[in-house]
Amino acid sequence: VEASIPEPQRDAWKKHSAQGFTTKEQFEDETVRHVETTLARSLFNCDELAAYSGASLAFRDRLVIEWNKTQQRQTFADQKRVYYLSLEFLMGRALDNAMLNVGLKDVARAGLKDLGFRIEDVISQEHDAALGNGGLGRLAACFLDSMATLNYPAWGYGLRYRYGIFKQEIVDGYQVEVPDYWLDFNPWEFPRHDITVDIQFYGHVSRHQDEDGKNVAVWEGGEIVDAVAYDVPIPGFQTPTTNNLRLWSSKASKGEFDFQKFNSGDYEASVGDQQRAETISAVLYPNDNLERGKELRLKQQYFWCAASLYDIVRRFKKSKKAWSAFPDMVAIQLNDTHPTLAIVELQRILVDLEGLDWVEAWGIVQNTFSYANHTVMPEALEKWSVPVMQNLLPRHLQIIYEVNSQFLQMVEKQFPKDRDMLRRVSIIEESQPKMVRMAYLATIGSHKVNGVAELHSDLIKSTIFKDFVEIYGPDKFTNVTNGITPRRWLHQANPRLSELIASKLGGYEFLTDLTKLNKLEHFLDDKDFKKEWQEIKYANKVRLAQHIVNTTGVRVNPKALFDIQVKRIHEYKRQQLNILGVIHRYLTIKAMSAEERKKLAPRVSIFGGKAAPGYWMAKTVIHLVCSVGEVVNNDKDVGDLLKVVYIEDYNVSKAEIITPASDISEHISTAGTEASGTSNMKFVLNGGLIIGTCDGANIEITREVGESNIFLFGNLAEDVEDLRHAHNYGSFKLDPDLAKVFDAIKDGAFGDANRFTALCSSITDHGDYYLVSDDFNSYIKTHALVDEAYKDQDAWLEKCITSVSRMGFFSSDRCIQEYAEMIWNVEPLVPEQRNGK
Ligand code: CR1
Repeated sequence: VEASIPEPQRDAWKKHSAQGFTTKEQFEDETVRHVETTLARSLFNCDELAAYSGASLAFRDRLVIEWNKTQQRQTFADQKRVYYLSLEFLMGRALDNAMLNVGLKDVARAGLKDLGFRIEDVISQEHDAALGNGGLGRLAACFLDSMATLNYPAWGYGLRYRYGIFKQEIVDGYQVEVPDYWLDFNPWEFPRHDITVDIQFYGHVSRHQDEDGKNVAVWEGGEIVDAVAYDVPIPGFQTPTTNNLRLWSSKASKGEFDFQKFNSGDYEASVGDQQRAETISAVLYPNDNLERGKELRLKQQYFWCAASLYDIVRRFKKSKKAWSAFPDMVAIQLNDTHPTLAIVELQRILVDLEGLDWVEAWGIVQNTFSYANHTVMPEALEKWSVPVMQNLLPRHLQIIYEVNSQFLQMVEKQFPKDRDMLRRVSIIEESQPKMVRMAYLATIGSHKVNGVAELHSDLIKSTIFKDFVEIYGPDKFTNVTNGITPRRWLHQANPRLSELIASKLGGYEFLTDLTKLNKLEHFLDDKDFKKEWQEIKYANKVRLAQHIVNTTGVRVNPKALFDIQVKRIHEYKRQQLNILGVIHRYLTIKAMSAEERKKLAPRVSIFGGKAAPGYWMAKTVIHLVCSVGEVVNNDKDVGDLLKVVYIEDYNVSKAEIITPASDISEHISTAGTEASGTSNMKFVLNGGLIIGTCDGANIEITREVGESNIFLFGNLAEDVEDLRHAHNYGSFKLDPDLAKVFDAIKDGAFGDANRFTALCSSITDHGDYYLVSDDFNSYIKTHALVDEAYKDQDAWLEKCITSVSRMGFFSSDRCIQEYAEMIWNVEPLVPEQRNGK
């Protein structure tokens, strides 16, 4: 308040208030000004990177102007806000998205052309913001886009990692990891050195009497690290609403920085402290669906939760409302269990710092939080060792024990004498060492828990949270099927298709109401439309083929069927099934006569995705794909009938090139393991069909597009357990076609067989946990159906267009509306539209 400009001077202020450009002339002014003054370059010294920087700064100015107004509007409206806590935000590039969302891409294209640049070259200078591993982080990014587009007063909170997900290089057919230092020049963030929060670690808890004679816990000692805010503006599409993504960066605290050491000449030691503090936000853990229980990870989690909660509570306190109103003003969404400590931190703030009574505080906490579960894979469920937590967060562990004790008393009343129930649902697992089960803590501390696709939401109720359904009743558990933003994943990634659709539907309304796509079915007999659709797909395949030859040297025929699997490498996602199927195809081609070969549809099998650096089996799969490619791509018998390529360093910007170029894509996880999947939605929305198992969102995609427009195969989730059990009790029979594939590998057809022994024997000798053999026959038969179907190009095209027209459900706008209405209870804050929109 003290910082606001006095009333008499405000007119002068308003007169000079920044406007941001709207015309081409103004865009050029702003871009050149930034190149010359912000970057200190000139027309004799302006390369594409400088042009990118200048254009980005011009757009950033625009965003930040709307960002400021949005913040003011939200403060003024004094209504409930939603806070989305996620350890990952996989944003990708920002410039193209900003241009499209504010509706000035054409202006920028023309302006850049005047200044001597092609817009595509400028856009491609940007380094991806890759602060995530895979689906969970990209979902958070799609949600930010939808929340802003739908005008929700929403904030994202995350960590500003100095190193995002590593860059993958493929060297001699092996993955090599290179650090991703992405902050060299990042015009999209605003450092807020004035917004700094002290975060405490270690120390001990003592008890004191306060003025009223109440016994209070005081957390003392230990060390302090500073959290500094960096803000990233998130523009909505066709709306002035520009929300905030606040990322915290760690820094040695001014109070802590050891001036003693510094003054006594031990400069190195004092700098060492500084570096140790900065380590907290230094690096994103590169595991997808795997938790390793490292102390630094727990430090990251607390650092980020505590800083975010401090910020949220401070904002609430400005409203001067009673604490009981907190859940009416604040909804906090936990993206998986990573931010579960926020529950404990809020209870600590309310009880220890604000003096609320325990029960009242806990009621506020439960009404504030909601938790989305993203996996049932046991190795991904977070558990923290009690001794580690005791040391790092002594007061939080006490609070967890107290929460647990009250919870267990409640359960005991409900299920008297059921000792086993108490053991099963306790937040503390009685193992050696004891462990804190974060998914249980998140469930107990939230008013709603959701899964991310129907099957997954059913599965969590019958497996990991079965007892909790009995305790709380089924209404606490719900489903919100994932979605994707059509702005990035159609309009931005596939501009020609977006334009064609708009020309048929009479405008771009489908981008904010994706169900409007259903009108496309009226054009199934429109020859020109279909021809243009096909040409666009072909052009997208040519673009990908160009990328493939540039990066791998392999020349692929864009007329061939493009069969794509891009996602993190994981045994449950079964890239091994795919490559073993490819080998089967290769062996089949080799055994064919020249006549038979003529009838076969040429294929390009495209793989991409990173393996966690410590995930040896996943790295072996990459190596097998590359080794098969080496042989197949150089086999004269095969020619264009089959090519196998590995696209290096799959990330968001590559996905924007890859997704529009598929004929078929693979979503082939063992049934019951993939919570949802979201690339399945992206591929179908871009006019590709999919081959998949009855898993995750594939099931709902099938329901929407119709069974005849998808290639489903494999065992069902309900049969998986029995099959695994049978394997373990001696009834495992290797599929005969798969046996031939293994024989070829063992004969050295793809190089030294020893490198693949463990991969093969995980299937043949160690229980085939992911049912590769059980599903193999069904998989290759279904691929034969794909070949057949592709021969009838007209029918194929009709399937694609029909599918696209039925994808409306999978917009992340629909998800956000469901979260807002069913879980958060927040209302949009619709601004007065400006610029005639
Ligand atoms: C799931 O594996 C899902 C995303 C987003 C992943 C994937 O199927 O689409 O979440 N889960 O909901 C995950 O990363 C830690 O769990």
